[in-house]
Amino acid sequence: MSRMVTIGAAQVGPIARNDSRQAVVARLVALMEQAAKRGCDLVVFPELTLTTFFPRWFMTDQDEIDQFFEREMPSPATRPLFDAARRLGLGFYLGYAELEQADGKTHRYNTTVLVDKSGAIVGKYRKIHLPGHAEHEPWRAFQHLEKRYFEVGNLGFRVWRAFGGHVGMCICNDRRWPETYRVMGLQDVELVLIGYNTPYHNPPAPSHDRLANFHNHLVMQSGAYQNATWVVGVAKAGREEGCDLIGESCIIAPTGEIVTQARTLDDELIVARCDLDEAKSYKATTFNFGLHRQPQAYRMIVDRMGAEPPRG
Ligand code: ING
Repeated sequence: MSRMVTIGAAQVGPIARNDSRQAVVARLVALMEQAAKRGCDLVVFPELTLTTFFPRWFMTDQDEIDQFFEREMPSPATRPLFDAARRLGLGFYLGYAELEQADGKTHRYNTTVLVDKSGAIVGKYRKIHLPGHAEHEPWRAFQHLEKRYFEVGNLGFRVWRAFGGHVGMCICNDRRWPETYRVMGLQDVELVLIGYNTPYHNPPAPSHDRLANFHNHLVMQSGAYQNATWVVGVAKAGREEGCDLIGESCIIAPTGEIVTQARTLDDELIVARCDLDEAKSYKATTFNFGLHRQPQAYRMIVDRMGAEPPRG
């Protein structure tokens, strides 16, 4: 038995601060048209794909900040993506900054939507692990103010029936935390979609820079293997407003193997035919959660936030 889904990872190169939504959407539609020609069922775009990665700047004017957010999805500027999905018979994962008016308050999230081949939104995720800092830290070569500009996501890590399988979503820094994959693994996820914007340089820990690409693949390959799921990681890549972002977008099998990987730092589509049933042998044996896991031994993972060293 093989449930095949052909997946396109659509890496996106630098987006300038003053690039219009229309110009960016045109690039994304071009990648969708390439994907359709290569028989894709689903295209995965990066995190915050409609604009430059604006958390790299300290801003105080809320109107200036909110220019990077979408108040509706689709909007007139993003509607061409949904039209292309329907026209091409192609679903997509799209990362964007979401501004929501709810219970009389304005909420701002780092969000992704999962859109099916009819152009309907079938799932939404709001980023839970927000890295960086909330206040201006001028010592840094660039800021990473996700804790300032976004609220922690309130939708949890969910898995949806879509594209013939069980599809989950997360965003960027989420991929570094094993809990992310395991919560979806416990929902029998078969395909995890992840967009990211990852600078080579991490100002608080420059000694880590040389390992940026290694760590990127390490965490996604581990997540794939340890939860018997496909993982698609897609970069916003290249030198964006003077900040070098890693690329190496990739599609990873449940075996943990990288099946295909991007080789540029620009708009680049990579494609793989993925058999969702390839995970079955792992789910039935090594990672048969129902047979092998011991939740009573894991309570600390939920009860304790920060590490506490042993007493004595
Ligand atoms: N970016 C980075 C990421 O987790 C980061 C933040 C960079 C964390 C380097 C640790 C080291 O890939 C986002 N947007 O989360």
